[in-house]
Amino acid sequence: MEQLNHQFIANQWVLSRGQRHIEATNPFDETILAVLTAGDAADVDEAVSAARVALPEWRALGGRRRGDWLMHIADALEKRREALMHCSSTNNGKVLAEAAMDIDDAIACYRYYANQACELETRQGRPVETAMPGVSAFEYEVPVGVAGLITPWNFPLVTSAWKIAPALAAGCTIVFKPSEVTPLPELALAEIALEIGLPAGVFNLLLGDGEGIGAPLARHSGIDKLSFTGSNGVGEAIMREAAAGTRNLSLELGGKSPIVVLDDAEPEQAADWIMAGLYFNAGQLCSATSRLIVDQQVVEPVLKALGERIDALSLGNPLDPQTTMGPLASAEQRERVRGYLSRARQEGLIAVRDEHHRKLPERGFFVAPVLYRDVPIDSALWREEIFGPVLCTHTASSEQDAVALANDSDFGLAATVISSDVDRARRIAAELESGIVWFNTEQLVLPEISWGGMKRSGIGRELGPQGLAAYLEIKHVVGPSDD
Ligand code: TXE
Repeated sequence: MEQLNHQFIANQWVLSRGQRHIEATNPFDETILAVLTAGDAADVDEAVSAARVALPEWRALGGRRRGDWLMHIADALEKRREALMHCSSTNNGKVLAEAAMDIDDAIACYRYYANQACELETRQGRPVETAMPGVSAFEYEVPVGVAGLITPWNFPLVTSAWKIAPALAAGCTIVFKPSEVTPLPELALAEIALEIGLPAGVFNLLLGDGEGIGAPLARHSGIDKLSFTGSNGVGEAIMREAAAGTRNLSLELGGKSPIVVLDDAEPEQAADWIMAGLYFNAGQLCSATSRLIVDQQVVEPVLKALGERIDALSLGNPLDPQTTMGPLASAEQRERVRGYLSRARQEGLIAVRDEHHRKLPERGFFVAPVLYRDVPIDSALWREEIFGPVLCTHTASSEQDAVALANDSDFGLAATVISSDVDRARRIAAELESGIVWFNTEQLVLPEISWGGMKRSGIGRELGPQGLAAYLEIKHVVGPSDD
């Protein structure tokens, strides 16, 4: 068992000032992988000071050279690919193949923003045409300043890459807090900073929980930009802190995303996409398409095909290549999901597969994959984010009915449309109130395209050029022209 007593500040491992201890667990066998000495507000102060000291030089370095550093980070991650897959799978419980996808997505994200950083440099001082004679105007994109980044446990290395890469590309310096549930994969970033010789203070990593590190970071006056991914409750608390200092904020919060299966969908193919949209990562994804809205004409064959696929899932050791679904990431998350399952029982929901349909491994934070049909649209299971392998189905009587059901949600992160008619799928996609819509595919994430939610799913966008803009301020310079 590892003892993690240090914080990574200004390229030094300094003893944590906090007194409390937090255990990082292997959710498959429930062994303790590491004990962290959780940091506190004094660690936050020191890390923010280090980031502030490093800011002027990092900002002045220019996009091209910052892009080189990002390429070095991507290369160093690639060198550690196997070890990180193993670490992420062991600390989070995700199956190895999914851990591999995560690492590859993270590497692609660092490379994408390396190139964006170079392009950013070419745009500096761009002349702007104005209608007024005798005036010259120029536009610059400058870093917001010191960024405080807070991430959850469901995609370690990925959610952090979506923040760290654009922040560094923009010229921000960073104080980063990974989730206390899965802190181990992200430690590699500190090792990499030392290995490649990243200037001290540009990247600082603090280990601890929301109370010790998250909240003091969110309220710190030395933080100019806050970016958070996690639950709505915490997101709203962070928004209040940001409001107190009129500080720049991005939020990626929960979802209850629909998947609409139209009457012309091919049931077997639809079932494959439905599985990929919900049972991937044991349903612990913000963009999980957890509300299945299926046309009454195809509901029976689709549910039959889904039942067969659920039965074929193999739950077990995530490091075993035969395993297709691992445990949930923590005992706490398992309890949260079990709470929804007991509500479903009380409310008399009809299960196509209930939580007792299979024997679970004796140890580990496992929950059986569950499928409900005819779920009332006013039930908690239909309306709230469960964040586990629980799929709720409702039948639609028409295309319009399906769209209305899909849009009847407080959230608006993702949505999927399945149809054998591409034009029809795209027409429906245009009507859906969500930041991400897939048609005839699922959970496809590309670094070039923006990611983020409408309604209560968040504020702002990550990935794509907008992901970089989240860490930039626009500045214009205007004066008399020479001629
Ligand atoms: O998230 P939290 P939890 C949803 C999902 C899940 C639920 C709870 O429904 O069941 O949230 O998960 C830090 N100030 N999502 O409790 O608490 C915390 O240390 C500042 C959706 O794990 O939001 C961690 O680093 N920071 C989601 C991060 O916030 C605070 C992903 C997320 O933890 C803080 C995860 C505070 N007061 C959960 N309190 C998604 N959208 O992907 C905690 N933190």
